[in-house]
Amino acid sequence: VVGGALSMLERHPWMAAIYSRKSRGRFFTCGGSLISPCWILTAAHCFPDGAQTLVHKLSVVLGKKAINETDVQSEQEFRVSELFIHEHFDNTDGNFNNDIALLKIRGPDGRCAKESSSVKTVCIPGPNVSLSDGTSCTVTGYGREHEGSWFYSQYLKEAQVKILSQDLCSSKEYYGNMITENMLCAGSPDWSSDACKGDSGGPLVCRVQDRVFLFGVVSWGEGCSRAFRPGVYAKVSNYYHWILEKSGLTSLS
Ligand code: 4AZ
Repeated sequence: VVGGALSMLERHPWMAAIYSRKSRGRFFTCGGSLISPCWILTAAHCFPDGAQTLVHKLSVVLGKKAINETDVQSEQEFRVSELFIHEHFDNTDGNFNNDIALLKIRGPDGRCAKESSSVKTVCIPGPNVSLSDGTSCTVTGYGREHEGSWFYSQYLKEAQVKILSQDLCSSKEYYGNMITENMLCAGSPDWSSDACKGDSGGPLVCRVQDRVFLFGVVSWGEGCSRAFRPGVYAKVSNYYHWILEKSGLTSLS
């Protein structure tokens, strides 16, 4: 996250860190969000091997305050038993259309996430619920603090960004025809805050009537915090039925 401030995990207890095991250890891969005790919503592009991704090489940590430190009090670690990448995820136009994926997590004892002060689920907006332009939302992640940074943020950060209208984001000064109806653009009015590399898959949350909803999944953008280049997010409300179908859950939120 560029700009913004360090975050308290207790304010974003649905924040998940996804790792992949490689020959030389475990690497931070993407952010994600806990949407029910056994399910994490993240971005499809976090898994460049697509359907060939080896799920046993993935792990998920909830309650993670710092990326390179382990807090045994707050952390819960899981293996991944299932990965669903959206069937219509498409990057042929370089714009990550339908950039959404679901992970099923399983703890060492076969159980899922246990609610605590630093681990809680986030609400999912109903199908076709949309926010008014200009709504203030929050993006969180462990990603870069500057576009050209060589490393990720050590600690979880959060930044305030405002929802931009689809028309403005699709105008030629912005992203033109790269924006589909499955995407949401959000930026700060002075372009000082944005998601950045390493924040992918993580949450864009917005408060509606005192409940916090996951409206976006960090997907892409041209650089970070550049003028007229807001962050682009997968529009979660478009995937309500897809999430129910894949997870087998009967309701969300
Ligand atoms: C990335 O490379 C990335 N400014 C994520 C978000 C944004 C840009 C790049 C949005 O993962």
